[in-house]
Amino acid sequence: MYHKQIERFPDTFLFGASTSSFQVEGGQTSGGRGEALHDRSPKKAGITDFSTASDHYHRWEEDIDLFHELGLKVYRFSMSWTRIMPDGKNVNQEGLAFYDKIVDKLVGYGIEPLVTIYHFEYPSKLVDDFGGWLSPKSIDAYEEFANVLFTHFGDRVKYWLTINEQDHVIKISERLGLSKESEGVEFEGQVQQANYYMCVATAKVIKLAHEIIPNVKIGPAVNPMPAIPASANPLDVIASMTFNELSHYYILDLHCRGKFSPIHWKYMEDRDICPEVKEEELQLMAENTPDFIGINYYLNQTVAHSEKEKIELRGQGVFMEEEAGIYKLVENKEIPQTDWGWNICPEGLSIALMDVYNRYQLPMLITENGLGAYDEVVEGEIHDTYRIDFLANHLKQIKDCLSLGFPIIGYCAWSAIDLVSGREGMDKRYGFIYVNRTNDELRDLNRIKKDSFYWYQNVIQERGYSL
Ligand code: BGP
Repeated sequence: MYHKQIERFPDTFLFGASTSSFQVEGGQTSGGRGEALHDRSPKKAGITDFSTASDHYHRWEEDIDLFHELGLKVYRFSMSWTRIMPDGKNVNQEGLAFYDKIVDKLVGYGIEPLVTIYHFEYPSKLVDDFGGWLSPKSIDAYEEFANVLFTHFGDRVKYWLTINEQDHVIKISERLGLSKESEGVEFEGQVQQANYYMCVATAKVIKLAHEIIPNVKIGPAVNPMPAIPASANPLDVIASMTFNELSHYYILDLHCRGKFSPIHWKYMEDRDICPEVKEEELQLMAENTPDFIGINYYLNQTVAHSEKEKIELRGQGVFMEEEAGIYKLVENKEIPQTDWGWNICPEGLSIALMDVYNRYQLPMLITENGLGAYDEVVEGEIHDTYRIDFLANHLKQIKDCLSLGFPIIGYCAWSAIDLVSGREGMDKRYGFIYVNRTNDELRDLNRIKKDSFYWYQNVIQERGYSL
């Protein structure tokens, strides 16, 4: 479609970048931090060891100076639950003090802090005590944590994200505090119950934020992988629509409408895995909807109809190739992939933004988008043109959507600085700033600005004029 383009992004547009505490901070046993679930899970040697990460816990000052030099208008980060409430119950002043320093430095530079309340980092103690997100007690625990954050930081932090990628918490057993072996028929029901509790918890925390913090903006960060139909066969179109219902709208409908997506409800009924639901909780969700929707976008999927005529209990989590009788993911030769096999489709971001807006009419903020790649240091420099291309192509889609009138308030690239990938380690890099360590060697952890750093700095300065 051809349409007239805006020349520049609006001057209120929040150009930014993101991190999450467990992936960037390190300092695992410093400052009174308690144990989180991921500290406990079995380590893939050198890969999922977050004990030092990018050592941001000790180098936060230097890092924020670099974010300022980059020109960020917003910096998205999470506040570690176990740093602030090591046992999930009692407040650790040292934890609050650490984030005070970060928030104050950001605010001093005029960088808007955007805080994720919960980004995959769950206190183990709460799982030991009552089963974590599998119990309704988790709702109160999460609300209590949010209450501490809002009360302490609400004078300086106006932008909040409730839960990061709920879909990737509930469908990954170890993030719920379960072992891989526990995946099975029963797990399916646990996934749905945990999802429901997290939606209730989200509504309660949105309500609380609106009560405590004047002019607050709060919403979830979801991860749509918008499906494109594998062919012009209408069955593939229905399969791709159904995929979207079961991969992200099933969460957003509860957040934004206080209703179950009909396809999702039927899916659960057929498998006898419906959660226990209370009418007043749905009401609470309907009355406490988000101010904006955070969108994490990396990849999309190509989806075909599944010919199987039966209902199968998957017994395991996310990234299923086929959902019997409903859809199957297929290869798409038109779409290139990253070194880790993730589809690269910038248009998918427009599809997600248009679709989400048309369904909910809420402002949107891109909370993550980036390219995981191997970077090479050549004579002290990193020429990451592949990352620049990736980000430029996605930003062009956003410029297009803004030109069409979609309300997009900001863009946070993943990630501000290299950090430990959730499941792939340090060698899968995303940052504008290189951190000198590898999966196996800690080295000196020095920071080096990549070519993409200077490129993004210019994008921000000229508000996307050359895109
Ligand atoms: C999202 C998470 C991030 C980050 C990112 C990249 O799902 O919110 O925490 O890790 O994905 O994924 P990965 O690290 O697996 O490449």
